[in-house]
Amino acid sequence: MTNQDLEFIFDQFNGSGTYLEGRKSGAGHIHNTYLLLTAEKAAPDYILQKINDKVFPHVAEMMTNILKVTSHISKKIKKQESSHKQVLEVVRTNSHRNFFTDSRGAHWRMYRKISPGISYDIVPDERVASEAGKAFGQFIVDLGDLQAEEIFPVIPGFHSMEMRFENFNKAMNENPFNRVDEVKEEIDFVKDHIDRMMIIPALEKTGKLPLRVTHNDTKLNNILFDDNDMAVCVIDLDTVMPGLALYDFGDTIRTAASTGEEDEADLDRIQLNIPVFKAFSEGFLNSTLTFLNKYEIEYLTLGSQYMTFIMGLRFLTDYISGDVYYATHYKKQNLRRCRAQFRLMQSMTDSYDECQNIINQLVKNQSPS
Ligand code: ADP
Ligand code: GN1
Ligand code: MG
Repeated sequence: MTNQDLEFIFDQFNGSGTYLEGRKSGAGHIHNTYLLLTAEKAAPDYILQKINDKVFPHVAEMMTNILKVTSHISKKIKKQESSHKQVLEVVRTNSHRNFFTDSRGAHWRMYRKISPGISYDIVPDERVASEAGKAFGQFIVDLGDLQAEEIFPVIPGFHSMEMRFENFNKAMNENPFNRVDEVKEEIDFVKDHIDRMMIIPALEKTGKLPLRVTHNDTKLNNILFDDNDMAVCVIDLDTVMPGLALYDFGDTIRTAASTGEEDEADLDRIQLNIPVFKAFSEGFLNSTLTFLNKYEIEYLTLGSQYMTFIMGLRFLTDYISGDVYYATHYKKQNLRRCRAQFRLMQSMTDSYDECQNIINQLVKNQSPS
């Protein structure tokens, strides 16, 4: 995208200020994100995204979801019923639509940039982890009174283990790039752990784990922080859908409480970071303890394994399928991502009792006496 292209798209939106320059930004695996700077000091800067409509084909419904969620949270902030400081602000187009479709059929949306809007791919310390826990916990609580039926299921079965396992088996059988032989160990890992993972969907079916409106993509970098490392805003609301609270708990543990990066090659560097697990859990329970039921709390630890496993399974499926879903920046990145998830999952299994003790202790400390 040239500056001229970006300026043209910026001008389709009803933002304030004059376009100065745009640059690629963000570390997401799905959309193309650009930071657009405006010339005037008083005018805000903007975040422009080209929506990946292969992953999100129902763009209008997705944008309607985002507006429902942001206006719901915004009302709560105004009534001082939410500890969130800010909410994502969608900029309308000149014709008052919430996204713009260009002449090639690509869809674009623009958000007001939250400043300074610091996001972390790696957790710098436990305070940030605890803040992240509070923010993602508060997000579930804030949406607690939004009816699940009001939200369009943008990616049906997004965290369904049954569906992801079925997709994996299909990819394995089709084996389009003859990669199956190379990933025998990972396939064995899946077979060894899949039954235990099915405990979660079984509990969902009995109603013990209730469907709520959840974020479903709670990577640490989907929270923006201020200069004092206070959480300011939860972003990346594309996947807000009916889901389980433990999905949101689990995905931050996967991304924040690992001692390695998502695609770390040296597996010996990957372990569950227990102090970060504890700090995040403390913040999360601080927001949610009186809101979640006892099963939801009991299964938080298994939830972190569930999310780590399902991501490993999805990366493996994408590798076998020829890297068609996630953006990759080098050969075999999906395989490396998969291996890193499975190693982390192993470490989580080894520390399961320790994590459960931490959660139980936090519940005891935080329960009203
Ligand atoms: P993806 O789905 O590709 O992860 P995100 O919506 O998370 O896309 O955006 C990618 C990155 O862009 C974020 O991690 C964040 O750094 C930045 N970003 C997104 N929205 C905003 C915003 N409103 N203000 C400031 N930064 C933002
Ligand atoms: C994708 O958009 P991004 O990069 O935050 C993916 C998530 C995965 C994540 C793995 C719509 O998230 O489900 O957890 O990559 N989003 C979608 O890093 O598939
Ligand atoms: Mg993101």
